[in-house]
Amino acid sequence: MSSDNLFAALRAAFPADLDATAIEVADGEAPLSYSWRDLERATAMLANLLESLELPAGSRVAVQTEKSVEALMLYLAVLRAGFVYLPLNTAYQAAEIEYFIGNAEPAVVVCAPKNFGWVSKLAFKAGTRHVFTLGDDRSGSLLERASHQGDQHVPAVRGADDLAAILYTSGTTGRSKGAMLTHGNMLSNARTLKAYWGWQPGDVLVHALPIFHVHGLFVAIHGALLNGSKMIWLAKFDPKRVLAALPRATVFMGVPTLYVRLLAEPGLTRAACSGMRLFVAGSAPLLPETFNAWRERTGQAILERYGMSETVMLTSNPYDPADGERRAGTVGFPLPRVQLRVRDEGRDCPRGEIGGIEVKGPNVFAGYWRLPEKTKEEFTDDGWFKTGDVGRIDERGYVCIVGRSKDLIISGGYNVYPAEIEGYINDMPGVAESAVVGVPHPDFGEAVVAVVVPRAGAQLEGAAIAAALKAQIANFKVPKLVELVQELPRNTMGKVQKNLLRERHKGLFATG
Ligand code: MCA
Ligand code: AMP
Repeated sequence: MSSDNLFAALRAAFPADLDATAIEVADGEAPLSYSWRDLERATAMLANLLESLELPAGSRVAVQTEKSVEALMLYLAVLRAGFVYLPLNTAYQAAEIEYFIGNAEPAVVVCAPKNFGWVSKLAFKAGTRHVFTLGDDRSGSLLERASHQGDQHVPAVRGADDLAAILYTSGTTGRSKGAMLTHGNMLSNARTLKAYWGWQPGDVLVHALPIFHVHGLFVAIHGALLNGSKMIWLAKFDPKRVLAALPRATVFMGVPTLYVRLLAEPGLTRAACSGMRLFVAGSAPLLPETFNAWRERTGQAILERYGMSETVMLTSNPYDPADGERRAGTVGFPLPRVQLRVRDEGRDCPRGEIGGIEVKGPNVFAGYWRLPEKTKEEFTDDGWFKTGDVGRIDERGYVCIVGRSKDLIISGGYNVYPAEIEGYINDMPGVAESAVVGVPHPDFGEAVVAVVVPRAGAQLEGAAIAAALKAQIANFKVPKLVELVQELPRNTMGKVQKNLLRERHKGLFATG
Protein backbone atom coordinates (compact mmCIF):
# COMPACT_ATOMS: atom_id res chain seq x y z
CA MET A 1 0.00 0.00 0.00
CA SER A 2 1.39 3.45 -0.80
CA SER A 3 2.11 5.68 2.17
CA ASP A 4 2.76 9.35 2.73
CA ASN A 5 4.54 8.74 6.03
CA LEU A 6 7.03 11.60 6.39
CA PHE A 7 9.58 9.33 8.06
CA ALA A 8 9.44 6.89 5.14
CA ALA A 9 10.20 9.74 2.73
CA LEU A 10 13.13 10.92 4.84
CA ARG A 11 14.38 7.34 5.23
CA ALA A 12 14.25 6.85 1.45
CA ALA A 13 16.74 9.69 1.11
CA PHE A 14 19.36 8.14 3.43
CA PRO A 15 22.58 7.53 1.46
CA ALA A 16 23.38 4.05 0.18
CA ASP A 17 26.35 3.86 2.54
CA LEU A 18 24.53 3.55 5.85
CA ASP A 19 27.84 3.50 7.73
CA ALA A 20 28.65 7.05 6.67
CA THR A 21 28.30 9.75 9.32
CA ALA A 22 24.82 11.25 9.57
CA ILE A 23 25.36 13.41 12.65
CA GLU A 24 28.53 14.71 14.22
CA VAL A 25 28.06 16.14 17.70
CA ALA A 26 30.33 19.14 17.99
CA ASP A 27 29.81 20.45 21.49
CA GLY A 28 30.61 17.54 23.75
CA GLU A 29 33.96 16.97 25.43
CA ALA A 30 34.77 14.03 23.15
CA PRO A 31 33.79 13.89 19.47
CA LEU A 32 30.74 11.73 18.94
CA SER A 33 29.22 10.62 15.69
CA TYR A 34 26.14 8.72 14.58
CA SER A 35 25.84 6.85 11.31
CA TRP A 36 22.78 6.60 9.11
CA ARG A 37 22.55 3.00 10.29
CA ASP A 38 22.40 4.25 13.90
CA LEU A 39 19.47 6.49 12.95
CA GLU A 40 17.76 3.63 11.14
CA ARG A 41 18.20 1.12 13.99
CA ALA A 42 17.47 3.42 16.93
CA THR A 43 14.31 4.84 15.35
CA ALA A 44 13.16 1.28 14.62
CA MET A 45 13.71 0.25 18.26
CA LEU A 46 11.95 3.34 19.58
CA ALA A 47 9.07 2.86 17.13
CA ASN A 48 8.76 -0.77 18.24
CA LEU A 49 8.66 0.38 21.87
CA LEU A 50 5.85 2.84 21.08
CA GLU A 51 3.94 0.15 19.20
CA SER A 52 4.36 -2.32 22.05
CA LEU A 53 2.39 0.07 24.27
CA GLU A 54 -0.72 -0.62 22.16
CA LEU A 55 -1.66 3.05 22.05
CA PRO A 56 -4.87 4.14 20.33
CA ALA A 57 -4.50 5.49 16.78
CA GLY A 58 -3.65 9.21 16.72
CA SER A 59 -2.04 9.13 20.19
CA ARG A 60 0.04 12.15 21.08
CA VAL A 61 3.60 11.77 22.37
CA ALA A 62 4.54 14.92 24.31
CA VAL A 63 8.25 15.55 24.72
CA GLN A 64 10.12 18.03 26.92
CA THR A 65 13.78 17.03 26.90
CA GLU A 66 17.11 18.77 26.37
CA LYS A 67 18.36 18.78 22.78
CA SER A 68 20.19 15.57 21.91
CA VAL A 69 20.51 13.23 18.94
CA GLU A 70 18.41 10.71 20.89
CA ALA A 71 15.64 13.31 21.19
CA LEU A 72 15.77 13.71 17.40
CA MET A 73 15.58 9.91 17.08
CA LEU A 74 12.48 9.94 19.28
CA TYR A 75 10.84 12.51 16.98
CA LEU A 76 11.60 10.35 13.95
CA ALA A 77 10.38 7.22 15.75
CA VAL A 78 7.04 8.85 16.56
CA LEU A 79 6.60 9.62 12.85
CA ARG A 80 7.77 6.15 11.94
CA ALA A 81 5.22 4.51 14.24
CA GLY A 82 2.51 6.86 12.95
CA PHE A 83 1.80 8.70 16.21
CA VAL A 84 1.60 12.47 16.75
CA TYR A 85 4.64 14.38 18.03
CA LEU A 86 4.15 17.22 20.49
CA PRO A 87 7.38 19.10 21.26
CA LEU A 88 7.60 21.40 24.29
CA ASN A 89 10.06 24.19 24.98
CA THR A 90 12.55 23.14 27.67
CA ALA A 91 12.05 26.49 29.43
CA TYR A 92 8.39 25.77 30.24
CA GLN A 93 7.62 25.33 33.93
CA ALA A 94 4.85 23.42 35.72
CA ALA A 95 1.92 25.78 35.00
CA GLU A 96 2.74 25.83 31.29
CA ILE A 97 3.30 22.07 31.04
CA GLU A 98 0.11 21.37 32.98
CA TYR A 99 -1.87 23.35 30.41
CA PHE A 100 -0.33 21.60 27.38
CA ILE A 101 -0.67 18.11 28.83
CA GLY A 102 -4.21 18.80 30.00
CA ASN A 103 -5.17 20.13 26.59
CA ALA A 104 -3.46 17.57 24.37
CA GLU A 105 -4.05 14.52 26.57
CA PRO A 106 -0.95 12.70 25.38
CA ALA A 107 -0.79 8.92 25.76
CA VAL A 108 2.96 9.16 26.29
CA VAL A 109 5.06 11.87 27.92
CA VAL A 110 8.85 11.94 27.74
CA CYS A 111 10.71 14.32 30.06
CA ALA A 112 14.18 14.99 31.42
CA PRO A 113 15.12 12.63 34.29
CA LYS A 114 15.47 15.58 36.68
CA ASN A 115 11.86 16.62 36.02
CA PHE A 116 10.27 13.17 36.34
CA GLY A 117 8.73 13.91 39.74
CA TRP A 118 6.62 16.89 38.82
CA VAL A 119 6.03 16.06 35.18
CA SER A 120 4.81 12.53 35.88
CA LYS A 121 2.47 13.83 38.57
CA LEU A 122 0.88 16.28 36.10
CA ALA A 123 0.78 13.67 33.35
CA PHE A 124 -0.83 10.92 35.42
CA LYS A 125 -3.39 13.45 36.66
CA ALA A 126 -4.26 14.22 33.03
CA GLY A 127 -4.72 10.52 32.27
CA THR A 128 -1.38 9.82 30.56
CA ARG A 129 -0.48 6.16 30.97
CA HIS A 130 3.22 6.17 30.10
CA VAL A 131 5.90 8.59 31.28
CA PHE A 132 9.48 7.95 30.19
CA THR A 133 12.67 9.86 30.85
CA LEU A 134 15.42 10.85 28.44
CA GLY A 135 18.56 12.72 29.47
CA ASP A 136 20.94 14.54 27.14
CA ASP A 137 23.62 11.99 28.15
CA ARG A 138 21.62 8.98 26.87
CA SER A 139 20.33 8.25 30.36
CA GLY A 140 16.72 7.51 31.29
CA SER A 141 14.03 4.89 30.99
CA LEU A 142 13.15 5.51 27.32
CA LEU A 143 16.38 4.19 25.86
CA GLU A 144 16.59 1.47 28.47
CA ARG A 145 13.16 0.16 27.46
CA ALA A 146 13.89 0.58 23.75
CA SER A 147 17.11 -1.43 24.06
CA HIS A 148 15.01 -4.58 24.50
CA GLN A 149 13.18 -4.02 21.21
CA GLY A 150 13.97 -5.38 17.77
CA ASP A 151 15.81 -3.15 15.29
CA GLN A 152 13.58 -3.90 12.30
CA HIS A 153 10.43 -1.88 11.80
CA VAL A 154 8.18 -1.19 8.83
CA PRO A 155 7.01 2.45 8.92
CA ALA A 156 3.30 2.79 9.63
CA VAL A 157 1.18 3.55 6.57
CA ARG A 158 -0.05 7.11 6.83
CA GLY A 159 -1.97 9.32 4.40
CA ALA A 160 -1.02 12.89 3.54
CA ASP A 161 -3.90 14.14 5.71
CA ASP A 162 -2.95 12.14 8.79
CA LEU A 163 -1.59 14.10 11.74
CA ALA A 164 2.15 14.08 12.30
CA ALA A 165 2.67 16.81 14.91
CA ILE A 166 0.91 19.35 17.09
CA LEU A 167 2.71 22.62 17.79
CA TYR A 168 1.31 24.93 20.42
CA THR A 169 1.06 28.56 19.37
CA SER A 170 -1.33 31.35 20.24
CA GLY A 171 -2.59 32.06 16.74
CA THR A 172 -3.97 35.57 16.53
CA THR A 173 -5.64 35.64 19.97
CA GLY A 174 -6.19 33.90 23.26
CA ARG A 175 -4.70 30.87 24.97
CA SER A 176 -2.18 28.67 23.29
CA LYS A 177 -3.74 26.47 20.63
CA GLY A 178 -2.38 23.27 19.13
CA ALA A 179 -1.68 23.71 15.43
CA MET A 180 -2.22 20.31 13.79
CA LEU A 181 0.30 19.56 11.05
CA THR A 182 -0.07 16.58 8.77
CA HIS A 183 2.48 14.34 7.08
CA GLY A 184 1.43 16.00 3.81
CA ASN A 185 1.92 19.56 5.17
CA MET A 186 5.48 18.85 6.19
CA LEU A 187 6.55 16.64 3.33
CA SER A 188 5.26 19.01 0.66
CA ASN A 189 7.03 21.94 2.34
CA ALA A 190 10.27 20.02 2.81
CA ARG A 191 10.27 19.00 -0.86
CA THR A 192 9.57 22.56 -1.96
CA LEU A 193 12.45 23.90 0.15
CA LYS A 194 14.83 21.19 -1.03
CA ALA A 195 14.31 22.32 -4.61
CA TYR A 196 14.05 26.07 -3.93
CA TRP A 197 17.16 26.27 -1.77
CA GLY A 198 19.15 24.06 -4.10
CA TRP A 199 20.08 21.33 -1.60
CA GLN A 200 22.81 19.33 -3.32
CA PRO A 201 25.09 16.33 -2.82
CA GLY A 202 27.83 17.09 -0.32
CA ASP A 203 25.82 19.65 1.66
CA VAL A 204 26.49 19.69 5.41
CA LEU A 205 24.21 21.57 7.81
CA VAL A 206 25.34 23.19 11.06
CA HIS A 207 22.40 22.62 13.42
CA ALA A 208 22.45 25.01 16.39
CA LEU A 209 18.73 25.72 16.96
CA PRO A 210 16.42 24.19 19.54
CA ILE A 211 14.40 21.20 18.29
CA PHE A 212 10.99 22.07 19.72
CA HIS A 213 9.92 24.62 17.09
CA VAL A 214 9.36 24.67 13.35
CA HIS A 215 12.71 26.27 12.49
CA GLY A 216 15.07 23.78 14.17
CA LEU A 217 12.85 20.69 14.07
CA PHE A 218 11.28 20.88 10.63
CA VAL A 219 13.00 23.38 8.34
CA ALA A 220 16.54 22.46 9.31
CA ILE A 221 16.22 18.73 10.06
CA HIS A 222 13.84 17.80 7.24
CA GLY A 223 16.06 19.77 4.85
CA ALA A 224 19.19 17.85 5.81
CA LEU A 225 17.55 14.42 6.03
CA LEU A 226 15.62 14.75 2.78
CA ASN A 227 18.94 15.50 1.11
CA GLY A 228 20.80 12.68 2.86
CA SER A 229 23.06 15.39 4.28
CA LYS A 230 25.25 15.21 7.34
CA MET A 231 24.51 17.51 10.27
CA ILE A 232 27.07 19.06 12.59
CA TRP A 233 25.06 19.15 15.78
CA LEU A 234 25.33 21.69 18.61
CA ALA A 235 23.06 21.09 21.58
CA LYS A 236 23.35 24.76 22.49
CA PHE A 237 24.09 27.73 20.27
CA ASP A 238 27.65 28.91 20.84
CA PRO A 239 29.02 31.36 18.25
CA LYS A 240 32.61 30.15 18.63
CA ARG A 241 31.64 26.53 18.07
CA VAL A 242 29.51 27.49 15.06
CA LEU A 243 32.47 29.35 13.58
CA ALA A 244 34.71 26.35 14.21
CA ALA A 245 32.23 24.14 12.33
CA LEU A 246 31.73 26.38 9.28
CA PRO A 247 34.81 25.20 7.34
CA ARG A 248 33.33 21.68 7.31
CA ALA A 249 29.81 22.83 6.40
CA THR A 250 27.79 24.42 3.61
CA VAL A 251 24.43 25.43 5.16
CA PHE A 252 23.49 27.28 8.36
CA MET A 253 20.07 28.32 9.66
CA GLY A 254 19.36 30.72 12.50
CA VAL A 255 17.05 33.26 14.04
CA PRO A 256 18.33 36.87 13.74
CA THR A 257 19.81 36.81 17.28
CA LEU A 258 22.21 34.06 16.17
CA TYR A 259 23.48 36.26 13.33
CA VAL A 260 23.85 39.26 15.65
CA ARG A 261 25.90 37.15 18.05
CA LEU A 262 28.05 35.67 15.27
CA LEU A 263 28.76 39.19 14.02
CA ALA A 264 30.22 40.01 17.44
CA GLU A 265 32.93 37.38 16.82
CA PRO A 266 36.16 38.69 15.27
CA GLY A 267 36.61 35.22 13.75
CA LEU A 268 33.64 35.80 11.44
CA THR A 269 35.45 36.56 8.19
CA ARG A 270 35.14 35.95 4.48
CA ALA A 271 37.66 33.12 4.79
CA ALA A 272 35.73 31.45 7.62
CA CYS A 273 32.62 31.37 5.43
CA SER A 274 34.27 30.63 2.09
CA GLY A 275 32.94 27.06 1.91
CA MET A 276 29.42 28.06 2.90
CA ARG A 277 26.69 27.90 0.27
CA LEU A 278 23.71 29.21 2.21
CA PHE A 279 22.86 31.20 5.33
CA VAL A 280 19.13 31.19 6.13
CA ALA A 281 17.39 33.50 8.64
CA GLY A 282 13.82 33.55 9.88
CA SER A 283 11.35 33.34 12.79
CA ALA A 284 11.66 37.10 13.41
CA PRO A 285 12.54 40.13 11.29
CA LEU A 286 16.18 40.31 10.21
CA LEU A 287 17.23 43.95 10.47
CA PRO A 288 18.68 45.38 7.25
CA GLU A 289 21.70 46.50 9.30
CA THR A 290 22.38 42.85 10.25
CA PHE A 291 21.93 41.76 6.62
CA ASN A 292 24.32 44.49 5.45
CA ALA A 293 26.93 43.91 8.17
CA TRP A 294 26.91 40.20 7.33
CA ARG A 295 27.41 40.84 3.64
CA GLU A 296 30.27 43.21 4.38
CA ARG A 297 32.05 40.79 6.70
CA THR A 298 31.47 37.52 4.85
CA GLY A 299 30.67 38.49 1.27
CA GLN A 300 27.43 36.49 1.55
CA ALA A 301 23.80 37.62 1.51
CA ILE A 302 21.66 35.98 4.19
CA LEU A 303 18.53 34.44 2.71
CA GLU A 304 15.54 35.56 4.79
CA ARG A 305 12.35 33.53 4.71
CA TYR A 306 9.01 33.69 6.53
CA GLY A 307 6.79 31.04 8.06
CA MET A 308 4.55 30.05 10.95
CA SER A 309 3.81 27.02 13.07
CA GLU A 310 0.46 26.75 11.28
CA THR A 311 1.93 26.82 7.80
CA VAL A 312 5.59 25.81 7.96
CA MET A 313 7.40 27.97 5.36
CA LEU A 314 5.50 30.50 3.24
CA THR A 315 7.94 32.79 1.46
CA SER A 316 11.63 32.93 0.72
CA ASN A 317 14.09 35.32 -0.79
CA PRO A 318 15.49 33.83 -3.97
CA TYR A 319 18.28 31.28 -3.78
CA ASP A 320 19.07 31.39 -7.47
CA PRO A 321 20.30 34.84 -8.59
CA ALA A 322 18.38 34.28 -11.83
CA ASP A 323 15.19 34.62 -9.75
CA GLY A 324 16.31 37.94 -8.29
CA GLU A 325 18.50 39.41 -5.57
CA ARG A 326 18.05 38.83 -1.83
CA ARG A 327 16.51 42.03 -0.56
CA ALA A 328 17.06 43.19 3.00
CA GLY A 329 13.86 44.02 4.85
CA THR A 330 11.80 41.62 2.74
CA VAL A 331 10.91 37.95 3.14
CA GLY A 332 11.02 37.32 -0.60
CA PHE A 333 8.47 35.59 -2.82
CA PRO A 334 5.72 33.10 -2.00
CA LEU A 335 7.27 29.62 -2.30
CA PRO A 336 6.18 27.40 -5.18
CA ARG A 337 2.71 25.94 -4.41
CA VAL A 338 2.05 28.62 -1.76
CA GLN A 339 -0.52 31.29 -2.61
CA LEU A 340 -0.29 34.57 -0.74
CA ARG A 341 -2.47 37.66 -0.87
CA VAL A 342 -2.64 40.95 1.01
CA ARG A 343 -6.17 41.99 1.93
CA ASP A 344 -7.82 45.03 3.38
CA GLU A 345 -11.55 45.42 3.98
CA GLY A 346 -12.44 42.42 1.86
CA ARG A 347 -10.43 43.31 -1.25
CA ASP A 348 -6.98 42.52 -2.58
CA CYS A 349 -4.54 45.37 -1.96
CA PRO A 350 -2.76 46.76 -4.99
CA ARG A 351 1.04 46.37 -5.00
CA GLY A 352 2.64 48.55 -2.33
CA GLU A 353 -0.47 48.84 -0.15
CA ILE A 354 -0.53 47.45 3.35
CA GLY A 355 -3.01 44.80 4.52
CA GLY A 356 -3.43 41.46 6.26
CA ILE A 357 -1.42 38.55 4.85
CA GLU A 358 -3.52 35.50 3.90
CA VAL A 359 -2.22 32.21 2.55
CA LYS A 360 -3.28 28.94 0.94
CA GLY A 361 -1.38 25.80 -0.01
CA PRO A 362 -0.60 22.16 0.78
CA ASN A 363 1.54 23.41 3.67
CA VAL A 364 -1.37 25.03 5.54
CA PHE A 365 -2.29 23.12 8.71
CA ALA A 366 -5.35 20.99 9.39
CA GLY A 367 -6.74 23.29 12.11
CA TYR A 368 -6.39 23.90 15.84
CA TRP A 369 -6.57 20.85 18.10
CA ARG A 370 -10.14 20.36 19.30
CA LEU A 371 -11.08 23.95 18.37
CA PRO A 372 -13.20 23.78 15.20
CA GLU A 373 -14.82 27.17 15.88
CA LYS A 374 -11.51 28.96 16.43
CA THR A 375 -10.14 27.26 13.34
CA LYS A 376 -13.07 28.57 11.32
CA GLU A 377 -12.51 32.10 12.60
CA GLU A 378 -8.92 32.11 11.37
CA PHE A 379 -9.86 31.16 7.81
CA THR A 380 -11.77 33.33 5.34
CA ASP A 381 -14.98 32.02 3.80
CA ASP A 382 -13.05 31.21 0.63
CA GLY A 383 -10.49 29.10 2.49
CA TRP A 384 -7.51 31.42 3.04
CA PHE A 385 -5.66 31.28 6.37
CA LYS A 386 -5.33 34.66 8.07
CA THR A 387 -1.75 34.83 9.34
CA GLY A 388 -2.21 37.81 11.66
CA ASP A 389 0.84 39.39 9.99
CA VAL A 390 0.51 42.73 8.27
CA GLY A 391 2.47 43.45 5.14
CA ARG A 392 2.64 44.51 1.54
CA ILE A 393 3.94 43.19 -1.75
CA ASP A 394 6.44 45.56 -3.29
CA GLU A 395 6.64 46.59 -6.93
CA ARG A 396 8.93 43.64 -7.73
CA GLY A 397 6.76 41.06 -5.99
CA TYR A 398 8.77 40.76 -2.75
CA VAL A 399 6.68 40.36 0.41
CA CYS A 400 7.49 42.82 3.21
CA ILE A 401 6.17 42.26 6.74
CA VAL A 402 5.50 45.60 8.35
CA GLY A 403 3.78 44.55 11.57
CA ARG A 404 1.35 42.17 13.23
CA SER A 405 -2.34 42.48 13.91
CA LYS A 406 -1.88 39.81 16.60
CA ASP A 407 -0.53 41.06 19.94
CA LEU A 408 2.72 39.11 19.80
CA ILE A 409 6.30 39.82 20.86
CA ILE A 410 9.12 37.84 19.22
CA SER A 411 12.17 37.79 21.47
CA GLY A 412 15.25 35.98 20.22
CA GLY A 413 12.97 33.93 17.96
CA TYR A 414 10.63 32.86 20.77
CA ASN A 415 7.02 34.04 20.81
CA VAL A 416 5.68 35.80 23.88
CA TYR A 417 1.98 36.61 24.19
CA PRO A 418 1.45 39.80 26.22
CA ALA A 419 -1.99 38.67 27.44
CA GLU A 420 -0.46 35.61 29.09
CA ILE A 421 2.14 37.65 31.00
CA GLU A 422 -0.42 40.31 31.92
CA GLY A 423 -2.60 37.53 33.36
CA TYR A 424 0.18 36.38 35.68
CA ILE A 425 1.02 39.93 36.77
CA ASN A 426 -2.61 40.91 37.34
CA ASP A 427 -3.02 37.92 39.65
CA MET A 428 -0.24 39.18 41.94
CA PRO A 429 -1.25 40.83 45.21
CA GLY A 430 -1.22 44.63 45.06
CA VAL A 431 -1.49 44.83 41.25
CA ALA A 432 -4.40 46.79 39.78
CA GLU A 433 -3.56 46.24 36.10
CA SER A 434 -0.70 45.86 33.67
CA ALA A 435 0.31 46.11 30.04
CA VAL A 436 3.10 44.12 28.39
CA VAL A 437 4.82 45.35 25.22
CA GLY A 438 7.82 44.51 23.06
CA VAL A 439 10.52 47.14 22.54
CA PRO A 440 13.60 47.08 20.29
CA HIS A 441 16.55 45.15 21.72
CA PRO A 442 19.98 44.84 20.08
CA ASP A 443 20.40 41.14 20.88
CA PHE A 444 16.88 39.70 21.03
CA GLY A 445 15.28 41.94 18.38
CA GLU A 446 12.45 42.68 20.77
CA ALA A 447 12.51 42.58 24.56
CA VAL A 448 9.54 42.11 26.87
CA VAL A 449 8.68 45.12 29.06
CA ALA A 450 5.84 45.26 31.61
CA VAL A 451 4.12 48.43 32.77
CA VAL A 452 2.27 47.87 36.04
CA VAL A 453 -0.25 49.95 37.98
CA PRO A 454 -0.29 49.17 41.76
CA ARG A 455 -3.50 49.12 43.75
CA ALA A 456 -4.00 52.19 45.96
CA GLY A 457 -1.66 51.95 48.94
CA ALA A 458 0.22 48.86 47.69
CA GLN A 459 4.02 48.93 47.87
CA LEU A 460 5.35 47.10 44.80
CA GLU A 461 8.81 46.73 43.28
CA GLY A 462 9.48 45.99 39.64
CA ALA A 463 12.34 43.62 40.40
CA ALA A 464 10.18 41.63 42.81
CA ILE A 465 7.47 41.24 40.17
CA ALA A 466 10.07 40.00 37.66
CA ALA A 467 11.46 37.56 40.24
CA ALA A 468 7.98 36.23 41.02
CA LEU A 469 7.36 35.68 37.30
CA LYS A 470 10.65 33.89 36.91
CA ALA A 471 9.54 31.32 39.45
CA GLN A 472 6.38 30.59 37.44
CA ILE A 473 6.97 30.85 33.70
CA ALA A 474 9.60 30.19 31.03
CA ASN A 475 12.56 32.53 31.55
CA PHE A 476 12.47 34.09 28.07
CA LYS A 477 8.94 35.41 28.81
CA VAL A 478 10.03 37.28 31.95
CA PRO A 479 10.09 41.05 31.33
CA LYS A 480 13.57 42.54 31.09
CA LEU A 481 12.08 45.56 32.84
CA VAL A 482 8.99 46.09 35.01
CA GLU A 483 7.99 49.73 35.29
CA LEU A 484 5.53 50.97 37.91
CA VAL A 485 3.16 53.79 36.88
CA GLN A 486 0.08 55.48 38.30
CA GLU A 487 -2.07 54.77 35.26
CA LEU A 488 -1.97 53.30 31.76
CA PRO A 489 -2.57 55.51 28.74
CA ARG A 490 -6.01 54.81 27.24
CA ASN A 491 -7.89 56.01 24.18
CA THR A 492 -11.43 57.36 24.28
CA MET A 493 -12.78 53.80 23.98
CA GLY A 494 -10.88 52.89 27.15
CA LYS A 495 -8.39 50.64 25.30
CA VAL A 496 -4.79 50.69 26.54
CA GLN A 497 -2.62 52.53 24.02
CA LYS A 498 0.26 50.09 23.78
CA ASN A 499 1.76 52.08 20.91
CA LEU A 500 2.40 54.94 23.37
CA LEU A 501 4.10 52.57 25.81
CA ARG A 502 6.26 51.14 23.02
CA GLU A 503 7.15 54.65 21.92
CA ARG A 504 8.04 55.71 25.47
CA HIS A 505 10.36 52.72 25.94
CA LYS A 506 11.79 52.37 22.46
CA GLY A 507 15.24 53.62 23.49
CA LEU A 508 15.45 51.56 26.68
CA PHE A 509 17.92 49.00 25.34
CA ALA A 510 19.46 51.15 22.61
CA THR A 511 23.20 50.95 22.23
CA GLY A 512 25.47 53.65 20.91
C1 MCA B 1 17.36 33.29 26.43
N1 MCA B 1 17.02 34.37 27.15
C2 MCA B 1 16.14 35.08 26.47
C3 MCA B 1 15.95 34.39 25.27
N2 MCA B 1 16.73 33.28 25.27
N3 MCA B 1 15.51 36.23 26.74
C4 MCA B 1 14.66 36.69 25.83
N4 MCA B 1 14.43 36.08 24.65
C5 MCA B 1 15.06 34.92 24.36
N5 MCA B 1 14.84 34.30 23.20
C6 MCA B 1 17.52 34.76 28.48
C7 MCA B 1 17.17 33.73 29.53
O1 MCA B 1 15.93 34.05 30.08
C8 MCA B 1 18.29 33.89 30.49
O2 MCA B 1 18.03 34.99 31.33
C9 MCA B 1 19.48 34.27 29.64
O3 MCA B 1 18.95 34.77 28.42
C10 MCA B 1 20.39 33.10 29.35
O4 MCA B 1 19.61 31.97 28.94
P1 MCA B 1 20.18 30.89 27.92
O5 MCA B 1 19.16 29.84 27.71
O6 MCA B 1 21.57 30.50 28.32
O7 MCA B 1 20.23 31.77 26.61
P2 MCA B 1 20.96 31.57 25.27
O8 MCA B 1 21.47 30.16 25.14
O9 MCA B 1 21.90 32.68 25.06
O10 MCA B 1 19.71 31.65 24.27
C11 MCA B 1 19.54 32.65 23.36
C12 MCA B 1 19.16 32.02 22.02
C13 MCA B 1 17.83 31.23 22.23
C14 MCA B 1 20.25 31.09 21.54
C15 MCA B 1 18.96 33.14 21.03
O11 MCA B 1 16.83 32.11 22.69
C16 MCA B 1 17.39 30.51 20.99
O12 MCA B 1 17.88 29.43 20.69
N6 MCA B 1 16.46 31.08 20.24
C17 MCA B 1 15.94 30.45 19.03
C18 MCA B 1 14.47 30.28 19.10
C19 MCA B 1 13.92 29.50 17.90
O13 MCA B 1 14.44 28.48 17.49
N7 MCA B 1 12.85 30.01 17.33
C20 MCA B 1 12.20 29.39 16.19
C21 MCA B 1 10.73 29.37 16.39
P3 MCA B 1 18.10 34.90 32.90
O14 MCA B 1 19.48 34.43 33.18
O15 MCA B 1 17.80 36.28 33.35
O16 MCA B 1 17.04 33.91 33.24
S1 MCA B 1 9.96 28.69 14.92
C22 MCA B 1 9.16 30.04 14.26
O17 MCA B 1 9.12 31.06 14.82
C23 MCA B 1 8.58 30.08 12.88
C24 MCA B 1 7.64 29.10 12.47
C25 MCA B 1 9.66 30.32 11.86
O18 MCA B 1 9.38 31.13 10.95
O19 MCA B 1 10.72 29.74 11.99
P1 AMP C 1 5.20 30.98 15.43
O1 AMP C 1 3.95 31.27 16.16
O2 AMP C 1 6.34 30.58 16.29
O3 AMP C 1 4.93 30.03 14.37
O4 AMP C 1 5.68 32.35 14.79
C1 AMP C 1 5.23 32.76 13.54
C2 AMP C 1 5.39 34.23 13.40
O5 AMP C 1 6.77 34.58 13.36
C3 AMP C 1 4.85 34.75 12.09
O6 AMP C 1 3.44 34.88 12.09
C4 AMP C 1 5.57 36.07 11.96
O7 AMP C 1 4.92 37.06 12.75
C5 AMP C 1 6.93 35.75 12.58
N1 AMP C 1 7.97 35.55 11.57
C6 AMP C 1 8.50 34.38 11.11
N2 AMP C 1 9.47 34.64 10.20
C7 AMP C 1 9.56 35.97 10.08
C8 AMP C 1 10.39 36.86 9.32
N3 AMP C 1 11.33 36.42 8.50
N4 AMP C 1 10.18 38.18 9.46
C9 AMP C 1 9.24 38.66 10.29
N5 AMP C 1 8.46 37.89 11.05
C10 AMP C 1 8.61 36.55 10.95
